[in-house]
Amino acid sequence: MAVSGLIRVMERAARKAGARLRRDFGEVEHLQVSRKGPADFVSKADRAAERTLYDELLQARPDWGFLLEEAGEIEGDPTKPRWVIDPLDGTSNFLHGIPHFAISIAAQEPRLDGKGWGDVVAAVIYQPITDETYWAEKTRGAWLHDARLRVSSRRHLDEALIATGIPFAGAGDPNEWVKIYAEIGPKVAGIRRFGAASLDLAWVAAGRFDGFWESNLQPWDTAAGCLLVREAGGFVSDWRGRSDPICAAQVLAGNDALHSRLHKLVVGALKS
Ligand code: 2AM
Ligand code: CA
Ligand code: CA
Ligand code: CA
Repeated sequence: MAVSGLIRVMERAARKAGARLRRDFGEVEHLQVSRKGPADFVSKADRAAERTLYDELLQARPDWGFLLEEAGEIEGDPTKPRWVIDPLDGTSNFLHGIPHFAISIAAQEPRLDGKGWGDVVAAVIYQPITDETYWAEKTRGAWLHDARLRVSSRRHLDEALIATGIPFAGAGDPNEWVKIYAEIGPKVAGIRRFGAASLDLAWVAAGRFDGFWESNLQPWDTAAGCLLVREAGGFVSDWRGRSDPICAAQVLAGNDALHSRLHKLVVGALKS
């Protein structure tokens, strides 16, 4: 599959910002770490990577808007797509010297009726330390470099390795996660909590994880990863089974069989 110009632009920006993150990794004493909320850290590395992505993508597509984790929304031509960007997903890992973090970039189209945002049409998730680029385009599949990705084919919960994110301080209802875990945890082969939602979704697309759930995420955490999972033949929905382009508030992902099994467990967990 020939890589499109759009993916090339996204990958070039991600590699440039990723090189910057590799230089900053391990230099935590120079990174001016501050808090945005109770457990929400940001550093010079997040901001510098975001600035690099902004500059590169603005130059490539001057009339597109942005939704950036750190700088917020920057309007562009409303008839054009916007970039949805997490410049450093897994900040806590990064600041602790744990090499599990990524850059997540999605291109999201405006809705045809002009009211809000519609489908994600292109996604790049770049892991600077492993130099892996996961990418997807709507209807053209999900890829790791030039290898096509497929979600796993495991159909039974007792064989499934499921990723999750545990709610951070100050976000949502902590009991909700406990209830869902109590239903799912004992029935599956294993649970993983690695701390970078974009990579959790990319790894579901790659068939490494069989499923994933987390709530209270933001569009920049999930926009690229949701397209990857769907283009790899998987399903992404909220707790009620509804799918929107991003499903950030509640994300439940997996292949068809496990998505529906996990969905039943989540519904059961929250009924009691
Ligand atoms: P971040 O590193 O970009 O902030 C892990 O559960 C996921 O939740 C990560 O993708 C992480 O993204 C996000 N996250 C972690 N702590 C957070 C917080 N306090 N507020 C908002 N998002 C957070
Ligand atoms: Ca953050
Ligand atoms: Ca994030
Ligand atoms: Ca981030």
